[in-house]
Amino acid sequence: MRRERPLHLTLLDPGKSDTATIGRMARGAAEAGTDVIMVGGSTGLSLDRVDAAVLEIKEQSHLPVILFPTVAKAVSTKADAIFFMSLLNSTERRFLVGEQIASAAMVHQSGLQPLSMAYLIVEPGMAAARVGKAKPLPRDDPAPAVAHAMAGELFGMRFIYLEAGSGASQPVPPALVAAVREAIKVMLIVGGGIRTVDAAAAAVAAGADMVVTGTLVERASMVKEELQPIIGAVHAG
Ligand code: 1GP
Repeated sequence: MRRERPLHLTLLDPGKSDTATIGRMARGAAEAGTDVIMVGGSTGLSLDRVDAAVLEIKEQSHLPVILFPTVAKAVSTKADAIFFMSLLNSTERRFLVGEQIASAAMVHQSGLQPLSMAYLIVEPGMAAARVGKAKPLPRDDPAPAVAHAMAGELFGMRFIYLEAGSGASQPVPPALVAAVREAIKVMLIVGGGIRTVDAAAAAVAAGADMVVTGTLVERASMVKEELQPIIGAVHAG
């Protein structure tokens, strides 16, 4: 199931940026060679904003768009696919199964391709941990993250996402990524706090199949030029 070449995913957040800015970032990311655009965020999302962002990304690029939803009400049927995800280390039923049940009928009818995913928030966790009521998994002890990842795989989830949180000062430690990689066969996604070539290269060397960056594109003044080396490091992995 693992891919031979790791993929780079660009996360665009319609709660943080307006539609025109999202379009500009999508175009730059596409020119830089990103493989997929993920659309989502933790706060400030409405269905209108998500719909408009997805349509603008489609206008500006030919990349597949995967929704990365927090709540059922912002599930746009304009995207290609949806990470149908459970935040396995949330302390609230709502983020474990509640929002998923609320969106299931719509996802079923929509034509969105469902991609089942276990979402695991690692320290520091940032807004994703606060909003998702997660108790972040420790950075320095791989056992809890490995156990959560194994549970996700046993549930039949096709993707495991190790998330340090958008804007995290440090990404998920490569040793933690490697421990989870050893334990599971399904696709491994790593994101949060990856802003350098070294960090991107370390994530793929440790076994990530997909690397997500978001803040990088939001802060870039020249998206293509600034994203290219990171994407190159992921693809070379
Ligand atoms: C957040 O992992 C993603 O869900 C991206 O994080 O914004 O830190 O790149 P950054």
